[in-house]
Amino acid sequence: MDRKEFFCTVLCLLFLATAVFTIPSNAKTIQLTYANFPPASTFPCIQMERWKKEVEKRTNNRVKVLTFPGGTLLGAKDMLRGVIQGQADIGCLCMAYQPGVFPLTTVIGLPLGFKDAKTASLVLWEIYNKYRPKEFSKVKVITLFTSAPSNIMSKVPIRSLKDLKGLELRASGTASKILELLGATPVSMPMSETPEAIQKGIVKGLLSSLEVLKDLNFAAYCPYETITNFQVYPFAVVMNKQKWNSLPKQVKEVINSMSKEQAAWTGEYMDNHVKEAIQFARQKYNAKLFHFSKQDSIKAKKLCKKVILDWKKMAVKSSIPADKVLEDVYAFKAKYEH
Ligand code: DTR
Repeated sequence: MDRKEFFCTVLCLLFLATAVFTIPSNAKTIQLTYANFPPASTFPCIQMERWKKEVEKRTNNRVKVLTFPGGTLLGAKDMLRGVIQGQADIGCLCMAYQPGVFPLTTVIGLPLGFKDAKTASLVLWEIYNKYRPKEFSKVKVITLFTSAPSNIMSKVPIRSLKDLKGLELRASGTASKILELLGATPVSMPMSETPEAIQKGIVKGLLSSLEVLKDLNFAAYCPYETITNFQVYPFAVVMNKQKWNSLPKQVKEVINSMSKEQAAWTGEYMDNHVKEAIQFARQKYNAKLFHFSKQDSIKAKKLCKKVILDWKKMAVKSSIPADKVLEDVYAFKAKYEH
């Protein structure tokens, strides 16, 4: 073989080796569909986009996440079932929308005096991590977080408990029970159905975290906010178990390493965004903020105690160590509160 033939042979072998050993990138890319129920502007979807960006970056784009906000893949009440059945690989759910399905983790949604979403989100994550409740046994939990404490946003000024009497206000889960105990008329529905109910006047306002004043422009319809700092709403992001089991070890490690971090990031985002939303409501719609009198606050707290007692009764019936769980919630709350 002369020099020319030798170089041709080497070049052909090099080309062949490159073709065989360079795996086309799409062969390794893992696509995950991620369903969410509220509009893209709201915090459950903002945290979803952050998780997508971080997972793609930390897996060097081996994982591609396709996000579906606004109920375009699964609706609020179908989230858990849809993920278990594989209609979406990942889903973000709010426990309040499926009463009775999450007996243990809804403890975080009781009126326990959480002052911010970051603390409540980290406590929820710790409680899930410690108890690994069977309510999530059919899925893989990716992360958990909460809304900020709930306050009243209304079309009419609510300065006292008396002003609440018979007023139709939208809520869900424990918040609906609280409104009933305080004498209002709760109208339960997921957040995704709330904008229409507010715009059509079906409800006179809502009990939720205040960031929706901006994210869903509720400030335009509810120029009065009553700072009650009632309960928070717990959320979970879950993955289809078969999909999780199919993932490579390195990808699982990335996702697991982000679980608590995502809870803290979402809580912090929420707390900062509530402040921005209040400023937005004041500047754009001249929103007015009220606080209950000390007497009304004490009375409201007393009335809400029934919600905690009812949870304990239900928890014991579900073989949950209710007192121990509550003790742990308060201990974790003290750990994370500053
Ligand atoms: N407050 C609960 C949960 C919640 C708070 N902010 C948002 C935004 C988008 C969806 C849900 C929530 C609720 O009222 O549904």
